[in-house]
Amino acid sequence: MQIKKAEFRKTLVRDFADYNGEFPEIAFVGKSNVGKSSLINMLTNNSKLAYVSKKQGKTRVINYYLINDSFYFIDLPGYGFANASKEEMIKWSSMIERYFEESNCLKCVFLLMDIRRNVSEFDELMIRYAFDLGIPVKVVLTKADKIAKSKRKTEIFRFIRELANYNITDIVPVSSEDRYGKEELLKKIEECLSS
Ligand SMILES: Nc1nc2c(ncn2[C@@H]2O[C@H](COP(=O)(O)OP(=O)(O)O)[C@@H](O)[C@H]2O)c(=O)[nH]1
Ligand SMILES: [Mg+2]
Repeated sequence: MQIKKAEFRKTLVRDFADYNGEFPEIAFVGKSNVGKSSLINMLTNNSKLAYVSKKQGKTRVINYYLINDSFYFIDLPGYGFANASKEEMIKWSSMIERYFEESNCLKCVFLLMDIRRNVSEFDELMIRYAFDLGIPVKVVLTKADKIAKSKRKTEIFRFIRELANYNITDIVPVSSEDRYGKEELLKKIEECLSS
């Protein structure tokens, strides 16, 4: 698949309950700063499409990007700023849970995790929410350029072990810096859209 066209469509804050998607949706979720905006920009060859920040975001919004006039990339709010409480994490996650429940068109959730980190409580919550609703989850390991190419396989196996309870085997390492993994990820997205 090639992405030929990508445009920002809308930001939803609270009212997505009324929103009825007209196109299939592919959602991206992950802790703040994991590289979600960078990944969307890399996939769409548009460095300005999604806002990339050095600081961790605190806004809970959902951004819709229309791709090839035929499906949406959904940028879900990233949880995780310094000293966030458990209560805040739950608030954050429930917005995403509500989106999962209410979207009629959600095909697949891509969960982003930093290849150098461990699976977090937030990541597990996301997986459980999606699984409870029968939504497939695929994992994207971000910032692969931060570790040697020869060590990436080892990290993939570590994530497979950490995720053993969930039986997730679709794990793609990527780097938005050097575009590593781009084609493989686009292929996964295409599979989701045609399933
Ligand atoms: N080295 C490296 N840095 C990255 C990569 N992706 C994102 N970053 C950096 O990580 C920070 C957060 O990125 P951003 O895309 O805004 O993360 P988001 O909060 O998940 O949307 C920024 O400073 C990015 O430049 C990557 O693949 N490799
Ligand atoms: Mg972002």
